Amino acid sequence: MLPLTSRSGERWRAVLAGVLVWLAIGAHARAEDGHALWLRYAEARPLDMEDTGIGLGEVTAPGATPTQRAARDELRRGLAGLLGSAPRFREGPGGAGGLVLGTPDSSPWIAPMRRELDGLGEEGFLLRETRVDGRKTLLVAARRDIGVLYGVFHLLRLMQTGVELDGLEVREVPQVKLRVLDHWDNLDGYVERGYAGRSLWDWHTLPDWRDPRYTDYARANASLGINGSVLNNVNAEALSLSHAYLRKAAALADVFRPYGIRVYLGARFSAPIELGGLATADPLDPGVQRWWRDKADEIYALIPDFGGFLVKANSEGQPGPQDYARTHAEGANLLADALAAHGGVVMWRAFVYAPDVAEDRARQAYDEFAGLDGALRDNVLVQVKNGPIDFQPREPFHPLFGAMPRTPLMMEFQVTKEYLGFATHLVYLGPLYEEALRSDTHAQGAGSTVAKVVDGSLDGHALSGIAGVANIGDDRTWSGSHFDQANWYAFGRLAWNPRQSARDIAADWVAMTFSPDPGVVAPIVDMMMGSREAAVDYMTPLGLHHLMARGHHYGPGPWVDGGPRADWTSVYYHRADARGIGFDRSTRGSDAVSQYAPEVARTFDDIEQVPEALLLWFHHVPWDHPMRSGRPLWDEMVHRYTRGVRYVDAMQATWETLRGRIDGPRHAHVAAFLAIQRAEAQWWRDASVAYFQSINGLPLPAGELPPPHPLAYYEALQFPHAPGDGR
Ligand code: BDP
Repeated sequence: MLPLTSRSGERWRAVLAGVLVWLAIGAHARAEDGHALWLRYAEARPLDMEDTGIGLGEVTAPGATPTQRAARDELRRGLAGLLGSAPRFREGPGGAGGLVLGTPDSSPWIAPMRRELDGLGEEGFLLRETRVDGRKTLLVAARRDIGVLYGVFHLLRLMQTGVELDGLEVREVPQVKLRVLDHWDNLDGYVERGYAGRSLWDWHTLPDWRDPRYTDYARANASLGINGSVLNNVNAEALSLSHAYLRKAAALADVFRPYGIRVYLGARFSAPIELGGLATADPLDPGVQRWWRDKADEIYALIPDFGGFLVKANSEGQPGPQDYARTHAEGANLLADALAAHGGVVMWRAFVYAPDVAEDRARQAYDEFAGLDGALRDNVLVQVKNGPIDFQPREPFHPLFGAMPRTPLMMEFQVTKEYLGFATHLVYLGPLYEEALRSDTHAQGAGSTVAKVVDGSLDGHALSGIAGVANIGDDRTWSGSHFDQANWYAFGRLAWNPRQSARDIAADWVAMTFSPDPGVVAPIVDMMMGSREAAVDYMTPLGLHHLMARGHHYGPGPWVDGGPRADWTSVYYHRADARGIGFDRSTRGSDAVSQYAPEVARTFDDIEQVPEALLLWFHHVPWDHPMRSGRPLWDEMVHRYTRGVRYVDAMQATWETLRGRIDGPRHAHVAAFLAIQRAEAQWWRDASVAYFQSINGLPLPAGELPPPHPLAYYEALQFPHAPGDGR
């Protein structure tokens, strides 16, 4: 090769530099920060819409109501991005072909379909390719405007993920009625268990300033079909029910309304005392009853479609009906009666445990609630966490599912990763949600899945609900990391239809968020799908639980002992001693197994049959217990800790292969977070191994590296400013 000297060399060097810049721009096509979520409408697989012959650039859509305008706006945004030019909107029914949106009332093109659309309910929709006057036409039809908006989002998703539109026929009806995000946001902007900055709600400037982000929040939720938002923390301040704060909530409700989202509020049970100046909050006191009725009237005057209240009562220090020797049913019914005339609901949480530490905290919600079946008003849902303890990396399904057939049970998932590494660990929660929903309660024989309890089909409830504790804050990524957006996304999709597959949902999310290129989608989906199991492995393998550090829950703390309550310690849960480890919840122990239907109880009770993934949840097991792998329990535990760390290595390697195929800023951000996760997974593994080894005195299996520090080092680590701590 000729040396590049002289003037021609200069020129070549300039050309080369230009090419490199061009390549760099090409590779990092758009500098992205994740703020657009899965609604980027950017990187379509070359969509040759001309080929389909639909002419998507021509849109006939009504624009009279706010929801109709929201549908148009979304289409404008989406099609401009995906097709390269904004569509042309036609007001009236002149002409045919292209895209036709509407309801029987809003569109003469859709009016003849009235009978057919009746079967779609209030929120369902239909996408259909058909011919009108000989021209190919794509219909987005529904009974109500909101269904049309959902249909538009669905269509845009199909386009973003590269689905063939030719011959399209889609009917979608949400399987669950209330699909709600619970924000644990305090009025001062702090988010309990929040790892994505401060609250999105700027209570100080509300109701006058309506930040455009509120609209984007509503768009993102509507794209998934989420139709409710509890604005404030379950550890609620009475102040959120004051007139001034109700006006602020009303402003948010106004912004959300066109997107089909109702607002709800966390209600503090003692509000009649704190706000109303009453001497009591006793649910049987007529003055208290009047106060709640008046409060409901006041709320509905400001927010005519207010959804209702979410209540945490007599749990972790919150006031409740038991303060007056009344039951949870009496408490819930008090609020339900106040809301009933307005069509509101009460979501009464079953996350309760007695102030005096019980033999087994896992039993308590069931013990308190199962007997209340049938005692609750029709507009009460009991909101139950997916497992009996508290959003652990893995729990068996909550025994209340299937045990209260006369009561709608609302699923409560945690989207924010309080117990799963906060925002820096890449842990896709789709598989956790899927596992819980597919669990078989056997309440009415085999196939009585948790999903069927939750969607109301098992017991014939019209009222049904799923809630997710939100992971949203004012961080540019909304969720604190790029991959945590996938958990918001998966929650919403599963709330719409709890039978969908976590893998399919992940594939859609990746295609929309990063690229529809199969060479990008496949490796990322694979990496996501194993990520939850990896976190279980490096944190709490084989059914271990509640072993994180005290208070903030950041990092390992299997040694946590003492303090105000035994059931806030780790030793209460793992019960490790020289002979073995695990919580005996079998019929020989706390007998929590008997809260499940007999078929399930038998399996969990039998150390030979219980799934190994739940072994130490239900049994106290000798360290040398032979596992299915052939290893003794202790060796298996260490093997799994290490396997979890190795999985993070593999995610890092996969991510590295995607350099250049993902825009630079997001690639770098994820890579940096994976490095944090790698270090913290190792920390979890080492600290856990050091601790349990100090108890059992056993050697490490061959080939396993000893922790680099003595146990005292791990025990001494302090993180006074770890984010999200309850307060
Ligand atoms: C626990 C959280 C705590 C919540 C509580 C709840 O640590 O901050 O207040 O759940 O759900 O997981 O009420």
